Amino acid sequence: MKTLNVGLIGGGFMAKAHSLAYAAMPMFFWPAPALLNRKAIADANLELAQEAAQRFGYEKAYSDWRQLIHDPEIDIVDIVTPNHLHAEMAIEAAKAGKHIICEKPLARTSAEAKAMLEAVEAAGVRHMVAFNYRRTPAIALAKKLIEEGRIGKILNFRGTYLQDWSADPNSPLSWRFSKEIAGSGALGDIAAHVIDMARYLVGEFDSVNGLMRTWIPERPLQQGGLDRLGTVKSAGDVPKGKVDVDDEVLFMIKFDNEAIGSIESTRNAHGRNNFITFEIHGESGSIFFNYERRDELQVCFADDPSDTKGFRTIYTGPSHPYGDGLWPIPALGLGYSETKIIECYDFVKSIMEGTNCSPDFRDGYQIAKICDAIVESSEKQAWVKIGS
Ligand code: NAI
Ligand code: SOE
Repeated sequence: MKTLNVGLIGGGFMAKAHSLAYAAMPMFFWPAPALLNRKAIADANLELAQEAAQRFGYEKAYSDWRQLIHDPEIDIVDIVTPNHLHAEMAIEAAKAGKHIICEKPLARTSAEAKAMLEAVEAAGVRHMVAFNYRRTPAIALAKKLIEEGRIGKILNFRGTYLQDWSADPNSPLSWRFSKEIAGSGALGDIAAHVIDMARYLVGEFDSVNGLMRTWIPERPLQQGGLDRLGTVKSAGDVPKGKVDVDDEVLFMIKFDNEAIGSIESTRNAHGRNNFITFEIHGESGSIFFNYERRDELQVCFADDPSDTKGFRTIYTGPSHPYGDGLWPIPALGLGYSETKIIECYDFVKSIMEGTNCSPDFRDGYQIAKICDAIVESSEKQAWVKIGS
């Protein structure tokens, strides 16, 4: 069985999730498409890189991500840094002939995403953008039911991604509140995941009409250390910095296939944690999903007998997508890690089989164009067509 060497850049939250997936993927999916060796990790300085190498199980530590990319032993470059670094790193990795997985959002703008797409296509390497939630088995099951025509022609997609880690004004100024670093706020950070689901399940967007708001215009400056997503609050009279991205976004969608839809996202919704939901209405049925109950898919079919018609709950398990590799009994409980393990499996399978990844940088670019159009539409207060 072939072994691929991974070089991962960035030692934070996603380093944990991706490194766990590299270690665990063959334990779930066996025979694995290839084994993965955690070869090298890079972080912003040597101390951080060495600590991350020890913690996440990498052989080498680099303080310069360029050295990692040009390390001849590396087959896969995994980019899990803040968003402003994605483009430069991915373009360099493509030129070095490495396969690339890059965290979402692919880039801060569609112009950056386009340059990344051109680089990977010119290099002929495999490329994936890490919209892992679509790999939740219940969402893959929704896709299967839609493709089988079980809910008929789709009329409406109604999605949300709501969190509350930044609802408190004392929640510090994470890099996620800087346009220069993140590109946008709730839009690129979390709504982008639901845009990915909507494209995956319903189809391509024709146009959007959006509203964006920044509710908390300044926040306490972060006091060193890793970004803790509001779990560590600043106390007392701490200097503040400006927030220049959206706290909240909502938009309507017209799809190419005549379906309509809407998506709402905020990181300021008290009581909502990772509230990713969608309800899809078709001419002959409906589907409802809530990530906070991710083992479940609720379905209602129009031809159910009228005296028992209503939503019923399917618990995903061995007979559903990815069921062969996961746990042997439905509802044992899937977690965030499993979405990353499945993502890793699909990525490595594409590399070994020489097939396109999904979602790839072309999808990441399309989502970046949709995000740009939502910003433009919010500014103009008008429908904006997605650029071709
Ligand atoms: P984080 O802030 O926890 O970690 C970022 C890491 O990058 C830190 O270790 C930092 O020191 C390192 N870094 C910064 N500058 C660097 C440089 N020049 N060279 C090397 N390393 C550098 O960030 P987190 O939460 O891990 O986010 C990373 C990416 O993953 C972002 O694009 C984010 O949007 C995405 N993300 C995706 C999630 C998903 O569910 N798919 C979940 C969380 C984040
Ligand atoms: C913070 O909103 C965050 O970590 C996002 O960056 C991720 O994409 C999301 O999956 C979890 O929340």
